[in-house]
Amino acid sequence: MKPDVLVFSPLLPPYLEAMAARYTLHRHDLADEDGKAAMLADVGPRVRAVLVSGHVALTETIVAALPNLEIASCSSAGYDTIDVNALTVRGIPLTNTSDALSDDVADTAMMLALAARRGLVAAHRHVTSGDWGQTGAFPLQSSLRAKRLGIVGMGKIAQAIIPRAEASGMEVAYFSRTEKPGINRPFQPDLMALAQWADILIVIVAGGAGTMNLIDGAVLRALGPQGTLVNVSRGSVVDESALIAALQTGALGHAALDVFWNEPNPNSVLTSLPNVTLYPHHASGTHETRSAMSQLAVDNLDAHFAGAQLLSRVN
Ligand code: 8YV
Repeated sequence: MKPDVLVFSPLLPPYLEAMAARYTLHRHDLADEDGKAAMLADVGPRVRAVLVSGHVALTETIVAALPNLEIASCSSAGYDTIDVNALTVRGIPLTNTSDALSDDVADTAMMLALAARRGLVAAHRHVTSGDWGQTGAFPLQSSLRAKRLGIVGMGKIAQAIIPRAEASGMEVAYFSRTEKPGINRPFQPDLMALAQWADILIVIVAGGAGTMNLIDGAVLRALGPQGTLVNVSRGSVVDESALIAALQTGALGHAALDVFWNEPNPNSVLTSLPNVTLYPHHASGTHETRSAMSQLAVDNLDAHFAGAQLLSRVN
């Protein structure tokens, strides 16, 4: 009997097509609201697995409607929209895909840091507008070399950022709830102190209630007029109105952002500021990484139904 899988968040089409040979897929993601409720009532009792992501809610109510659920496979790194406790209390494993996307997200964090410090967006405009010919050379920018990088969060992606930053000649220290064994870089338990010390702050913590507005006005002011904020975590981690105010007044030098409140329609006041560099929540947006994320999501399901060790359990 092919296990019944409820799809809340799709994988890349070839991976779903391949799954259909081994699983009975129910496309909750394609149904309208009435259809979703009917599908949950109809197939819920026989669902053994769900395909989810950190962009679709898996609530306690939905989990309760799946009495035979055995595994939840999340195709993203973040799972802040998933009620992890509702799964854990029933011993249901949740897996994610940090291992598949860490390199590309770390590259994106460094790309945003470099683009911000070297003024890539304004420089591009300096050329395309003809200003280069009319007004002369683009103003001198700031090198990454010998700059201080503060990393907020020390999960798999943050650990992929460290060697990239050090290869660019940066000094690294980090803030996290607890000091992480084996990181062997200065641990700063005081976020304000890290922001005061840093030239660049890269934010890569999990989203959700626990980190909402973690980067507030005080942290932004501590980073300062020459400072650069890079956010590759979730928009909710940064107090956006404080960010806009700090950028408008110059209390913060520059913000380079892959994530925003209200995606995909971020605040136009923020996006029209001169001292921002923006990316459309695409840090993992490469063919290679999205394929690897889909593959890892499938591999966790296959491992479960083969009675083998899961590859990337998070609870
Ligand atoms: C998205 C991400 O999943 O993995 C995460 O947590 O935020 C991203 O990789 C991706 O952008 C798909 O929407």
